[in-house]
Amino acid sequence: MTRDHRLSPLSRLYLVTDRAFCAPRSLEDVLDEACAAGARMVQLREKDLPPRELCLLAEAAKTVADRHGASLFVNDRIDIAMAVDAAGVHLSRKSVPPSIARRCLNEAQLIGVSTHSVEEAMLAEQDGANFICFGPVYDTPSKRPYGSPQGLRKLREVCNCVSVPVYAIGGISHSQVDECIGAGAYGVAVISAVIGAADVTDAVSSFSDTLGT
Ligand code: 3NM
Repeated sequence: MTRDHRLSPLSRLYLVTDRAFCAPRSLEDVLDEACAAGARMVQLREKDLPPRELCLLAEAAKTVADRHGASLFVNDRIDIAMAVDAAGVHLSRKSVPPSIARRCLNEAQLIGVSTHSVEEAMLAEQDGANFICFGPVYDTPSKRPYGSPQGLRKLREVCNCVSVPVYAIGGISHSQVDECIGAGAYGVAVISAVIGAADVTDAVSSFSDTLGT
């Protein structure tokens, strides 16, 4: 199936936030460094924040992203994505379905969806996802309660079953990028390997070098 992927706001490195990883630095400061180093696509994923704080952080993140020509995606909150004129929204299986989220967004705004099986990936694509994440490909502490990692074989299967770009997520460091791309992923989505890195600039550069961006 051919679809207009509208790839321009997409980058092969999808940086996902978790401000717990950057304390005592502020998320804004870490994002500024990551974007200055070449990160071009950021998802604000701060699930514990109430709407007011999240909205203010989204405003700040949008200012940082704009300064560096990066795209900002907001996890789950379509209203906040719209309010800050984000590049799009990133939805989970508990979020508003992509086809309904689409009614709120403008033509240029993209919908990313987190998926965890071939079925979910295919459904997300059918329902209008512009790109998906699939994971966790490798072991990562936050996903241990949900079972074993999916591995590269499942990643390859998902990549073969959908035509939208697939980001591998979960426990990815720059040394695993080649095998994820080899399995058919368009790019990689990471939290700790960049947000929690001792040297954020160096971490982004390592991913960019490997991803050729
Ligand atoms: N979603 P790290 S794995 C937020 O499988 C998230 O959908 C996943 O963090 C999924 O790069 C994951 O530090 C954690 O492993 C990604």
